[in-house]
Amino acid sequence: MLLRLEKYDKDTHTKSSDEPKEKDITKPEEEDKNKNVYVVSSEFVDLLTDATVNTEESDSLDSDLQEIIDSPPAEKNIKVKNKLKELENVTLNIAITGNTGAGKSSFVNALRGLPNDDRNAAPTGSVETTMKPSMYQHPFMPNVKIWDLPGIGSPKFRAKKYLKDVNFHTYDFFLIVTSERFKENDIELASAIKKSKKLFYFIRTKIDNDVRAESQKKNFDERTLLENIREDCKVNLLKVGIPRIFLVSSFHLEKYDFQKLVNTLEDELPKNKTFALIQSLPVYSLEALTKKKTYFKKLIWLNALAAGLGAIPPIPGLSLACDYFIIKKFFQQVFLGFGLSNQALEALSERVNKPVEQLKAAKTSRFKDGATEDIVVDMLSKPVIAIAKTLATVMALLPGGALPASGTAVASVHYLLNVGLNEMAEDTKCVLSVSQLA
Ligand SMILES: Nc1nc2c(ncn2[C@@H]2O[C@H](COP(=O)(O)OP(=O)(O)OP(=O)(O)O)[C@@H](O)[C@H]2O)c(=O)[nH]1
Ligand SMILES: [Mg+2]
Repeated sequence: MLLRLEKYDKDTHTKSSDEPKEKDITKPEEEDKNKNVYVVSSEFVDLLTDATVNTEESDSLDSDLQEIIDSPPAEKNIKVKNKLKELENVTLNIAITGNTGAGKSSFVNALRGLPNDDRNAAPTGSVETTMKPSMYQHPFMPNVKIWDLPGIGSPKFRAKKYLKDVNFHTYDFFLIVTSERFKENDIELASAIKKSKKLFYFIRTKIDNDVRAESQKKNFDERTLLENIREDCKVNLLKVGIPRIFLVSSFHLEKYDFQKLVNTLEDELPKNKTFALIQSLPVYSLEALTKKKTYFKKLIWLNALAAGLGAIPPIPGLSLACDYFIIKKFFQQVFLGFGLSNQALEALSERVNKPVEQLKAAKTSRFKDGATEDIVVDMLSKPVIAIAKTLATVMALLPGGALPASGTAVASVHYLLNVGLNEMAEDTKCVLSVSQLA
């Protein structure tokens, strides 16, 4: 098998060009011979070094990857597919509880990226409090469920009974919501949750209201105000250990402590659950986008192995023998996860008060109308360019001397998945910019 690494100048290649890249530097008569030639440009080295760095972080996914690598060749394919399935099937049940009118339903909607007046949103405002848990499924991740629990306002409230009634085993963690100081019932509930060894966090909502009201005053300082609210909330909560309080506005997740809450959950939830959480959250800031992208990058090796390892017969016209449904599925996951669908942009348009057409027009990549099969087939029909580092990693993953045929497919798919992820991340940045969230 022919494997040659070459360096060429960045100026001879533009990443967004739709032209087959190698054609720029390859004589036509060499085309056939060069099917497996890998060309290295400094631009790709930067792009993919960055991509590979993230796959080298030590986390549970990487240990899963190690297990796949260490397994006998015949088992690798099935192991990698099982791992992907396992990640897809992870369930996450989030419980939102707190007093009547505290902002529970609005927070449920915010977590689902929906404005309160969306037809699929949880009812908010002066509607009657629900007396039993209402489940809201995530718009595109059916295994992620957010539960709007009944209020805990009644004087006859008994935390133990409440937890039993709402079936507390169901939930991965509780968010106890208030728009004022935390009250006796909140504390009693937190103590009972703690005894049942479940995670819980205190959420002080409607912070935008506090900021707006106080900003009229002379000498207003937002940081001091937020610190005062935090300290004020803590006073009542010391009974349940060191309280974790997050100040949020359901209408502005990009502000205040929402990102801190996500970072804390990331540290405390099991890895697979964190994966589901991060993928399911709306993209509300550049920081949120970066985090999401990092998580998708972690999935790239698994998807590249799954797409490249299978014994797929070469498809006429395509330069690669690989399972392109896996590539399409990954791109669709990213497209939805980055909030690039019409449905997500319509919800965003309501939230940020910008015409939806402006948000749609911010997308300029080939993925702007969705991650279609045509795009994947088009990507696969052009000579694929991988880089030395990726190939070296594949050789380490699939030992046995020369790079096996499936190895070139894995490396190439790895490269294409990164390209698609980066293009969609750029679109998302532009959408955030038009939304004035970046
Ligand atoms: N400004 C502001 N208003 C909010 C926020 N969260 C909720 N609200 C408003 O507070 C009111 C009550 O919010 P809901 O989300 O319905 O509260 P709830 O806890 O679900 O209420 P019940 O179901 O009746 O117990 C609504 O008018 C919301 O628009 C917020 O973060 N900021
Ligand atoms: Mg409600």
